Amino acid sequence: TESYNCWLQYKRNDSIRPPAYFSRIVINGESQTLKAAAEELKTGISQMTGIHPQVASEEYSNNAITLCSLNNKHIQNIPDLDLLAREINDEGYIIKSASETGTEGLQIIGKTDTGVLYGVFHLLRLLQEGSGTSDINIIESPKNQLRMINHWDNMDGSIERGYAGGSIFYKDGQCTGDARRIKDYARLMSSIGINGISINNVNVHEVETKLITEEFLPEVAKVADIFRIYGIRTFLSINYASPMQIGGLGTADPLDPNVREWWNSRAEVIYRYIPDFGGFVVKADSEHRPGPFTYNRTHADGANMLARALEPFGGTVIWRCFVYNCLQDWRDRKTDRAKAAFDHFMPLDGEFLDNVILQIKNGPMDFQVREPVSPLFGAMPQTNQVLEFQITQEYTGQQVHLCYLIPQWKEVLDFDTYARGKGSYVKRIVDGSLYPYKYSGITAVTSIGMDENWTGHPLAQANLYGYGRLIWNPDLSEEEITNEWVVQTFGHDQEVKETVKAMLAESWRIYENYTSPLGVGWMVNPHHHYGPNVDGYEYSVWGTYHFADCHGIGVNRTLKDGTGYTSQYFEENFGLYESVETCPDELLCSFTMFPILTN
Ligand code: BDP
Repeated sequence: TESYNCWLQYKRNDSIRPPAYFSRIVINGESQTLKAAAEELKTGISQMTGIHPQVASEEYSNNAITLCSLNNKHIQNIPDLDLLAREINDEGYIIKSASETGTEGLQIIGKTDTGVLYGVFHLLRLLQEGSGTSDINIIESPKNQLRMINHWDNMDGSIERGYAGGSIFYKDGQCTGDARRIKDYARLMSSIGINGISINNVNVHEVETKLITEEFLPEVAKVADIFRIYGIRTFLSINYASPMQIGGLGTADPLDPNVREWWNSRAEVIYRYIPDFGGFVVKADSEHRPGPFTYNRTHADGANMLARALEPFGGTVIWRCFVYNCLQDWRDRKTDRAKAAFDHFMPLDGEFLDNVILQIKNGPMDFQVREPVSPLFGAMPQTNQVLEFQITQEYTGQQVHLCYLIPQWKEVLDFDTYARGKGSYVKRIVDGSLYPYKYSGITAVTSIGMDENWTGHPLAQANLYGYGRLIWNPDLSEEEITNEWVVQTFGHDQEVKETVKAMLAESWRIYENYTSPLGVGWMVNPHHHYGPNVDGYEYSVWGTYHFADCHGIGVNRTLKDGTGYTSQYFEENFGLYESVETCPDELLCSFTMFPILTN
């Protein structure tokens, strides 16, 4: 059970000196979210201190931990509350302890009930870390608006690129209805600030196509009901050809009035079951998935049609940019898969409706152990963008090898695109501060399954935890995140802490060095992507070549005499990558044919 509870173990810790007011939790409101917050706090305090707090529903109480949201009128004794309120966003919170407010007790105040819940998880984290509670004064808001998780779960119970057992949502073509597991999952995700989860694979097969029909919507709604309590909106991946596969229409053309009407009424039905449904995640015209290209329409035509259907209900369309020709001839050194996403989407900037969000993988290829950052970031000022990471370790050791990905993700977030001059970091694009995006944020393909410890190996939990913390606040350092996770997972033993931290810190670079150094990528076995293979992909159609021969190794992507990929970057980075002198060592084979020197 220790590993089942991940970072929410709430181990007994006698060094915590619980103040008297720990024996009372007062909730100022009726919502299920506030109740869940109180329940979590009660569990945490009981397990850690042995005090069993009573939970009371009252307007206000002095000698207690009070949980309430700002729209509640009875908050007292906090000077400058209005001012504070302006400093947090809708999911933010304030935690103030007795000495700060001049009263006995502690207040956790959110702008919304979800903010209160986040505040509770914050307090519990502090207690697990062994911090005192006497002078807490915290004002906190998430930096990113959409903080998502994508599942690649299939309804037969399998998970595409899953390394931790079967799906927690489905089995044998049905929904599992495993409310306990799903609730614990929601707690874990909420504790790290996740607010949106898509619950089925982006490759939507025949049976999952029906998730948006009345056959399965009642079951999906049960999941959404649990998620909602924890501040999480439910999303579904959809099959672009649904109007044909389940709607009985002869086409899925986005400009066909019947197709549009079909999606409009589908949306109505979905929202009847799930009033706060988040929207659709769409993989279209990618790796044999259907899409608007069949009808000579653009991605914008396709996405906008779905966006119009969801718009009246506040839903969004998250359209993936993982689009490339997966039937390339390896001898054709002109077609460069790395260029594909930019070539497809950049010219469409300005054509998408404002409830469409483009979801862009961190690199131009496919979640390799090391890749350059996708040049699409910053290149579309008028199009909402979400960054996609991969927590599940498809190309990074499949949760059998240790590969701590926080350092990789930090490099991506801190990458300067120069889109608007120096300081145009990826993290400032996806947090919506560089361009005034209506929607933006970060998502990731998750690593969890039915295994007792969720992630196949307990150390792989670090990537899941770190992902949530990092996208809540990309300015957190790797060390802060690691420290938090290690203590909450393994406790306070100094030797254990130092050993685990050192293992995590080095693991990504070590993994890179023994699998695919210098940015060469793809040194894996085809299909399952595990284990080393130098030529596994070299003569296949996927566009993933290293071109190693007696002259050298690597793909020449320069403008001068290569594929020209380098020119998709803004000037400063273009210059950097164009020359072998300035190209960072770890990306040499991504940008140049690195010569093998002979005499
Ligand atoms: C690749 C996976 C494949 C996914 C695809 C995607 O190998 O299973 O379907 O990405 O992101 O990494 O759509």
